[in-house]
Amino acid sequence: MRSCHFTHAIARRPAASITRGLRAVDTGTPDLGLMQSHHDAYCAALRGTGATVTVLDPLDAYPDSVFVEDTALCLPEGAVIMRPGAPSRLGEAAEMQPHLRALYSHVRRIEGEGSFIEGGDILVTETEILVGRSARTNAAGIAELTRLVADWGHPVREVHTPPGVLHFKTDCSLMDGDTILSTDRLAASGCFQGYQVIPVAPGEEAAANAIRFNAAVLFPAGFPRTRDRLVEAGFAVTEIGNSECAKLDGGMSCLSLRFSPG
Ligand code: CIR
Repeated sequence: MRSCHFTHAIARRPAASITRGLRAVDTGTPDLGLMQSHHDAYCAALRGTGATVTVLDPLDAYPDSVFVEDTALCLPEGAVIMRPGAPSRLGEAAEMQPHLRALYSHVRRIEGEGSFIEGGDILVTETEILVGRSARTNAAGIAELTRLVADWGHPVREVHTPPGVLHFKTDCSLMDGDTILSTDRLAASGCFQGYQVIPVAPGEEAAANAIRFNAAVLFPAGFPRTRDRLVEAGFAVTEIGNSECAKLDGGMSCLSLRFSPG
């Protein structure tokens, strides 16, 4: 299952400027020390599956740069550098480019002036790439991505991120080749026909952003009913503290790029 098994991950340590990170609703200032300890646990859990995990230095100029997922799409055949729709995050993509060039033979870029797309809106399954149109990802960005990955054999399907939800993957995660953990509000759009859906427990919508990484599912702490559903379904769940990233609308997927360069 190439959509769940990876040899590498890249993460970036949170910067002191994280206190100025973007957020839809202000629920308090993130604590850098606590976020760093959650981040350490996250990277250790990735490493514990046998993967090589590169942890980049903090980038103080970009308060949201700990959320590396938004900077690139990593596929077995190559990587595509994104164009984030948040103006304060646009420069983060260029910062990631040399690190991916060091590992991949093929690196392409979303370049159109009017094209915007963030990795958090992209779900790669075993058979297709779903991209949610959102406040950060527009039709031009999706069209450009579709062209860039066509000769690598990846069909792209445009879907919709629910209104008021930051990213498509804020509300869903791939658990195995054809199983998706999702909120009801996203699954109700019908975008997961043909997949098995495990719904998050009512009131635990923030549990929908998890990652399947090799044998492990990294899952945000504090959502016991959804955790139990995953355990009952046979997944090996590792809980990771996410209280500080959650203040900035971030979760498990946002904190890494996960890939096996071909
Ligand atoms: C932002 O608003 O861009 C950040 N505060 C959170 C980004 C989360 N990234 C993700 O879901 N992939």
